[in-house]
Amino acid sequence: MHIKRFTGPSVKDALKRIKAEFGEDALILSTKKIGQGLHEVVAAIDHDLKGEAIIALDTPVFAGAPARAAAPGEVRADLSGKARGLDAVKTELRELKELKDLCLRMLSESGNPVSGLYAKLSSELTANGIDKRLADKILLNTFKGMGKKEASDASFMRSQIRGRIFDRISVVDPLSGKGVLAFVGPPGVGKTTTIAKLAAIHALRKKKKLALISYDTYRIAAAEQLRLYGKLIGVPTEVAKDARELASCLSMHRDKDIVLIDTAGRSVKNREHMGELAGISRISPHIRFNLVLGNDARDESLYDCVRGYASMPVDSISFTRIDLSSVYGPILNTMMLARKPVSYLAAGQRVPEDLETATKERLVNFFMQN
Ligand SMILES: Nc1nc2c(ncn2[C@@H]2O[C@H](COP(=O)(O)OP(=O)(O)OP(=O)(O)O)[C@@H](O)[C@H]2O)c(=O)[nH]1
Ligand SMILES: [Mg+2]
Repeated sequence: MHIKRFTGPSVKDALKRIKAEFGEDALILSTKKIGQGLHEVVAAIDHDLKGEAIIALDTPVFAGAPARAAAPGEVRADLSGKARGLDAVKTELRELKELKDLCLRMLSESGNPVSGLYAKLSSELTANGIDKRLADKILLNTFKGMGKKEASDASFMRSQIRGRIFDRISVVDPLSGKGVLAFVGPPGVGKTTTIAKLAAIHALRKKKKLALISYDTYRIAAAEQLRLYGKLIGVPTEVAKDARELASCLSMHRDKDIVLIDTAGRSVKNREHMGELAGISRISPHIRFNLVLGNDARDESLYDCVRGYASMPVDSISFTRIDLSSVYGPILNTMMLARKPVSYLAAGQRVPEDLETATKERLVNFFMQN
């Protein structure tokens, strides 16, 4: 392997020189700013591996992954140094992105089994709704460090990717023991139906003592919807119009194994409603919150919900309307942004049949379908 340092006024410039000298098969080892307007890129050419450059980015696939020491083959930007102004960082990031795009292009256009498999897996993940940047991070981090033989073995790489995703997602069943769980989320997403499903499962199948509370301060019909479900299932249902009433309902049902609180769907753009909702968390520290989101929503609106509900102590997410979409990527994209475990998955209107408790195996099957 022949290694050489290239310098230039920008990373892009240095890359052009690398491409001219080493061709498309260059392996980028590192990149850093070495002075005002001067960048250094270390590149290598491996004549044995010609056409099979495997490039890895240092960016962790999932937020929260611990920082590691640089490994050979990694692209790493040195953001330390004296000029640490925001502009310098932005420039560095832009150049890093250009570098990453170039690396990805080199990887997918080099016409060898590794790049062919990479491109195939990449389009598979993105066709399933997984964010392109997330898909690239997952793939780059999985391909990195693999030998030529493994990196061109489709079934081996698939299992590696599944394993990588499996290790980084989390699930929880907030009703596995006793507790009070409030369901929050955008309007019409399926909160009340999810509560009805859970109430039927826990009261009828698991024989637990339950109570339902409707905390919808402005819709009579919403309380009636929950009351009807409560009656059908045979569990007491209360209506609380304000925080004081909610506190007294909770006190009245403190003997119950499980209390489920239904809330009105709130648009994250309505600050007044969001403030009112956040007030629930002050009533009792024992109330846990489940954010209900629809898998058929656009990524941006899911992200808005995650950010909007970040002011509340949400500790798990449920996904509904899974039956209405043929892609599952939004679940992974949202999980990665929210960094919260998934609890329930709803795929239809039937109570309680169309609800399951999330498992990591089930989720990985959603994300990588074969
Ligand atoms: N296809 C499908 N429909 C669902 C699912 N979950 C709920 N629904 C339907 O979606 C509609 C709205 O459900 P609700 O449970 O009332 O929704 P909500 O979040 O409580 O609505 P608001 O209280 O108005 O915010 C109903 O017709 C449900 O039957 C699901 O997983 N799949
Ligand atoms: Mg409702």
